[in-house]
Amino acid sequence: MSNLTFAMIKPDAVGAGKTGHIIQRIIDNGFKIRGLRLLHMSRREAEGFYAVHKERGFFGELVEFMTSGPTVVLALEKENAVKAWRDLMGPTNSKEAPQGTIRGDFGTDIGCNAAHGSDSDENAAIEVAFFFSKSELV
Ligand code: 3AN
Repeated sequence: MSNLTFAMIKPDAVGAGKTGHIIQRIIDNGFKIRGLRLLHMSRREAEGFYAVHKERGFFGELVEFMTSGPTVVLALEKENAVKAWRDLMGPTNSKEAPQGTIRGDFGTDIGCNAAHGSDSDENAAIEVAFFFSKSELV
């Protein structure tokens, strides 16, 4: 089990001024921030990042949304980090996410759901490397 995961605060939550609240929850829940960056994804970056979903019907909408404003990308460390971050985010659809989870408290629906998290250790390593060079990780 790896101790690192990749997290993103999506454009809806950054645009709504929730970045600080979400980072505070990350810290309060015992994650160590190893990398942190604010960026506005290009279409090309978003298409590359979500390449596994390119055959899905919502792909165009997803790329549109992810390039609509700035995002915050993070590399997070904690024991069993992938599961710990997904538990803190809550389920994909914000309409179904309980209060107290990040998606429940800061997201709107299945597309605008405030946050992203890697779904496996393997993808965590790929996603961290997609946005961070070695020298950007502490
Ligand atoms: P998760 O991010 O919880 O692993 P996935 O892998 O099912 O969820 O979805 C990948 C991304 O695609 C998510 N960020 C989600 O917001 C978006 N997404 C999933 N289903 C839809 C949908 N029906 N319409 C719009 N966006 C969607």
